[in-house]
Amino acid sequence: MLPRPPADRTVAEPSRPPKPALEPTERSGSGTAALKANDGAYPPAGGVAALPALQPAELLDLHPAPSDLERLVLEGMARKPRQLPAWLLYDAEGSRLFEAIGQQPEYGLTRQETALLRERAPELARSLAEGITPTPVLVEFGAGNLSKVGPLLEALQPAAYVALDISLDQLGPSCRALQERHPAVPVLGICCDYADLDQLPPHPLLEGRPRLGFYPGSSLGNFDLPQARALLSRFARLLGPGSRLLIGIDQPKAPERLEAAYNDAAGVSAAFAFNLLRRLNRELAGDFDPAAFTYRARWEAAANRIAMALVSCHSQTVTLAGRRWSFAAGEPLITEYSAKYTPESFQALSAASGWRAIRRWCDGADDLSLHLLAQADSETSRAGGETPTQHHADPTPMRNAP
Ligand code: AVI
Repeated sequence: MLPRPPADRTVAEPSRPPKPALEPTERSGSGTAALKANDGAYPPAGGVAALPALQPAELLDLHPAPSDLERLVLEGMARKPRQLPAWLLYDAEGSRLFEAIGQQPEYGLTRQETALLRERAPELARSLAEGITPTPVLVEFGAGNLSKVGPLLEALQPAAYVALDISLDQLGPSCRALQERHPAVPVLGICCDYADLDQLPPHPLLEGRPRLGFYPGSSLGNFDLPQARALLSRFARLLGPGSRLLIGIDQPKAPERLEAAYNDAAGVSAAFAFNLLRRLNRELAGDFDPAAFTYRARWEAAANRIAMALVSCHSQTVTLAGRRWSFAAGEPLITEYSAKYTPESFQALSAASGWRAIRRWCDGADDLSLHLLAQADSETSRAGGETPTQHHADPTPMRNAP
């Protein structure tokens, strides 16, 4: 079943007339013909010929409708402690603030992962696509400003690149810019809550191609354990049998370091959380007074996670979505959790979600990992019967790349 239709299915491509969201892209010479030029095993003999950009990146808008947003917020406000879905943080201003978080000295995750992806791109691409034919499509979940995928696209030369993200404001310009930088790879942006997507929309770029998943940034940590398990299982279904997933995971480290990373001295993390109140006021007729809350980021050792919250400074009543909500003094509104996984705990989680961890790369300090996963049943489900991992003859189930 496709995700619920959004209230506004704007195709954010001003130079073209709006199309129905699920209408196939028409590329001159047809999208399929363009894809055939890239056919073959990776790396293709003689390399992939650079195709001219046939048209700008295409965008599909499957953003949850305002009624969904209201339902999710009401559910979250009724929880104890109150907790809202993390994707609500990413309106246009939230996406801009998250980019700024990535530049704060205390928050190393973005810089370290970006450097690792750049350094290891050829090897990552080889391992991802090894033995997979015809040329696969690369699907990125929570793609944000698409700042991490460049080196991988360069090295992998997929048949197409599909970026899923909740922020249409960010996805549109980012897809257009990426398409210009990589004219040989058709780019498709899908604005959606990827954690709530039952299947990828039908689209010529996605038909008849194996799919490789890319989920950098440790965003899995923003889901609690049952949700994280469900999300990984969902990715397995969205990507299909025999697929692989390259996923970035932040690891536990000294609590002081983690608390500083989520409570930077410049106050950008706090501004990111407070922006949620502004969004609720604007979109759900709320009357939150930001001055009546204070931001807190705390390491919860038992759950291996940072809990980010806006804490009520005193007892107060707030109106939101036509209802009254009381907050006691000191009561938190959880804006986000950020769980950290050791390589072993992540391996166990992926095994419980239908994936087999086959390789791991880490930064010099071993602060974070890029894990390569293959679907656990891929031996039996892949056409031709070749095992995607048979070239990794390492006796240990997972190894750290040198
Ligand atoms: C997107 N996600 C992985 C970030 C994190 O580190 O959990 C979100 C974030 N929130 C505040 N700082 C960063």
